Amino acid sequence: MEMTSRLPGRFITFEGGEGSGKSTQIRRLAERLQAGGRTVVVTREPGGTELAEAIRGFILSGAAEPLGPEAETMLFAAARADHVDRVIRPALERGNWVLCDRFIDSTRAYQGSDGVDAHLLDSLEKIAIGEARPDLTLILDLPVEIGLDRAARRRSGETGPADRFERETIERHQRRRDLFLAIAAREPERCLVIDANQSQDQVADAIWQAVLQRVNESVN
Ligand code: T5A
Repeated sequence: MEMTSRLPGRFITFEGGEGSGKSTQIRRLAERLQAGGRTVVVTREPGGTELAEAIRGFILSGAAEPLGPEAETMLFAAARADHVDRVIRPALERGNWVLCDRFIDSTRAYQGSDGVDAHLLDSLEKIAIGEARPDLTLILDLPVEIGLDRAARRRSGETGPADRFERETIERHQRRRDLFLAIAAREPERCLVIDANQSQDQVADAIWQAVLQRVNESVN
């Protein structure tokens, strides 16, 4: 299969709604790749650099919400540009595997569902990522109520309240799920929908099969 990234590394992004199991599955895939001798960089958005983590805190606290969805979109893009420049592109240039928890499709689904103009989303995406396009995007799909329930259960074992996006209505989350599925249908060469409403082992197996089949290198 033809690589979309022109850089020597491999770039896999994980997308999906709240509590869909992205962090869990990224850890598992990273372990499996590392066991096969690959150098893996695990990172997340918003975040991944000092500056982008500061922007993450500002957005997820809800402090940026009064600025409106366009300004929030620009903040996500600024965080992404720094993350790509300092972490993702250098790792891909070194030939590493980069596994990223959320990337461009989260902006398309979340800020898209907030009514931000598609042309603005496209322009900011191009500026922020340049050539650093994912080789494979795994969209972890499950009913929104189940994902929110998982996120709430996980949070009860940690500190802190629901963040700015978790607090939103079921309808808003459903709209995002629909947008993720629409992206996958529009870009089947890059995206694959994974049924996340299965056991962690079953999801991990589906992801491993996808990596074997879709990423152009033997990873056994
Ligand atoms: N955002 C982000 C935007 O609006 N625009 C953007 O451009 C970007 C990049 C980020 C927020 O920012 C928004 C989207 C988000 O709202 P976040 O804290 O990173 O915030 O939120 P999430 O990415 O949604 O992270 P979560 O931790 O909530 O979800 P994960 O990582 O998908 O799920 P995970 O692995 O932590 O699992 C959640 C719980 O479920 C269990 C786990 O053990 C854990 O307790 N679990 C399962 N339980 C049963 N069966 C399975 N198969 C399970 N897999 C995991």
